[in-house]
Amino acid sequence: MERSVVLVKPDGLQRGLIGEILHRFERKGLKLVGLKMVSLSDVLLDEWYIHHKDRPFFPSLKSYMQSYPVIAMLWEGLEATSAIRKMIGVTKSRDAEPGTIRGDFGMSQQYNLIHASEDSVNADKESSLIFKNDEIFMWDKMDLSSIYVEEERNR
Ligand code: FUP
Repeated sequence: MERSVVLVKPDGLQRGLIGEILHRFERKGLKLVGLKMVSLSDVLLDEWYIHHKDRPFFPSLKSYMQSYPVIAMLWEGLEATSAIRKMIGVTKSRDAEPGTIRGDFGMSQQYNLIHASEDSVNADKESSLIFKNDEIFMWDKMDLSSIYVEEERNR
């Protein structure tokens, strides 16, 4: 199984979308293994968005991400990173497909409600930046046998 970090960004918090977003991932069949509210530090954001550090929008992106706390979630599932990326939609919300989170609730490129790890390598990096070991929970999700066939469950 793979893990993916999701952040409900400051605009998602302000717009009261935490429950809606969490509910979508729960209904999908993903397993929640970490959840917290956190204010993102300068140091964390420099590392988080290192690939954007020379882009003109970087200062504005950082200040937006620090404007209010975010809700950080760690979700687990088979090929979870790609499944979640599909559910959030493309970066520019007004271009995002209806049915995706950005497509259903957003219009902006920067205020796009949600972040999700790009791939499993990135997810491991982001998970270690946000969650301490004792903030990640191993628990038996009792309906996994209805969500996956046995072969998938063991991957
Ligand atoms: P995504 O993976 O969809 O979250 O998007 P990116 O990693 O490409 O970008 C990270 C964040 O930078 C986006 F969520 C919004 C912001 N951004 C801008 O503000 N302007 C841009 O031109 C591109 C990205």
